[in-house]
Amino acid sequence: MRNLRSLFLALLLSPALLGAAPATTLRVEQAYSYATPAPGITAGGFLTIVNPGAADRLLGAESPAVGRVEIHEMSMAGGVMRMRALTEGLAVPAQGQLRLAPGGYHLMLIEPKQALSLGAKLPLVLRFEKAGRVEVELEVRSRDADAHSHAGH
Ligand SMILES: [Cu+2]
Repeated sequence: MRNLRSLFLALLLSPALLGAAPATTLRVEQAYSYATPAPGITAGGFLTIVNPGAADRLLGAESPAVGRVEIHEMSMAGGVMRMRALTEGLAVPAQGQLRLAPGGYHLMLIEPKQALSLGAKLPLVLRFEKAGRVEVELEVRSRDADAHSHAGH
């Protein structure tokens, strides 16, 4: 009887039966990059991952518009700006946010096939350990117009 009761509860709590997606799906906000004057110029990619659910991990990203995408960390060490590739990815905290922004964590868009032109939308797929593939678009902004811009790239 006890097993039957568990099964009944499981069915009752199943999202499919509730008729709505659970509010645990992560979403991406403020996804952007900066315009570049020519193809092949590496650019930074920035975005905020909002995660209402359990902890996850950003493993990597790819885009048909660029040769390859890396996850980088930028930091100051002895007055020198340094960047390193995070090959293990980045933790996305449960019920929290992961922010990729100028001066800190960012995506490195290596070998863009075309110049990133102002106002263009760059397709990007983020790969998460649990959430799987999440498609986003990076809006190409003007670096001059962004007061928070870092001259790092
Ligand atoms: Cu970088």
